[in-house]
Amino acid sequence: MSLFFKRPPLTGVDGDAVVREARALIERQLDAPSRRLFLRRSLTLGGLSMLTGCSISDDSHVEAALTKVSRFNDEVQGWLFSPTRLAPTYTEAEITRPFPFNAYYGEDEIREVDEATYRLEVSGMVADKRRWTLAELRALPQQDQITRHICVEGWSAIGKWGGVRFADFLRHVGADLSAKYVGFQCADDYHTSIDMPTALHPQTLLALSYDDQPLPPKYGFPMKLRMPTKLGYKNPKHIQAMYVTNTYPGGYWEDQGYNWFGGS
Ligand SMILES: Nc1nc2c(c(=O)[nH]1)N[C@H]1C(S)=C(S)[C@@H](COP(=O)(O)O)O[C@H]1N2
Ligand SMILES: [Mo]
Repeated sequence: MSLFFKRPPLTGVDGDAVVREARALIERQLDAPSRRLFLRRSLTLGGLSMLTGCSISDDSHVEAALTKVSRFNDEVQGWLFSPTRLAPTYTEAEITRPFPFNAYYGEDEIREVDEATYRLEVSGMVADKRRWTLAELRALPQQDQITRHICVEGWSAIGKWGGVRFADFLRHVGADLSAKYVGFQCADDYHTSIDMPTALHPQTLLALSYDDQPLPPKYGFPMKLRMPTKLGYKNPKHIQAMYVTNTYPGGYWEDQGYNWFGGS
């Protein structure tokens, strides 16, 4: 029996279109066909309004409901996320060359960060708030990965990143690992944030190198957070500061409607 059997009265809204859009929103973010099928069968307009607690009677209500579906998806994705399941890895021969550049601006505006004066700031719910030089970060144990980067703009590419396992770094600075979020502020004014389980995932890397060379400016010098379990926009380049917090930090694209969890 469907949980959602009651269809609310509608005025001036294309109910089927709304449900289609909500389904698309959900499907884009859930990869397993069985889960999609479940949602396809169970999601109706009545269901959507019950799910979100929004009456869906005009466009502003539709907007509010879809925003809530996106937030609801954050929870579902967080709940489905496996802290141990690994993203696929690839061979050197499979690396995409040249690896694409992307940012909210063009290649002629790539930020140059000065290594000599650079310090990584760490704040919020951490015991050790000292600033880090690049040399100090390079002195920590390093590892690398060859993984696929997926951008919502419709491209994906395989690249090789090396650096410090982020879980090790968080433990090193005495981060409160029960906190909800880690937020990132970048040198180019970009910002984003991630959930703690993803921060602790074994493939989440504070990446200092690309293709065995220091991370070049276009790929986010002096460092980026590399997460093969998340879409491109969740992977901040040019990280200047990070903070551990229980207050939802949002992000550059997330604040404009991109799904916050952004799993890939
Ligand atoms: N600081 C910063 N980080 C960013 C972005 C940005 O504009 N500024 N764009 C994001 C997006 S949408 C993508 S697809 C990737 C692109 O990374 P790449 O240039 O290494 O391919 O960076 C992400 N991280
Ligand atoms: Mo992207």
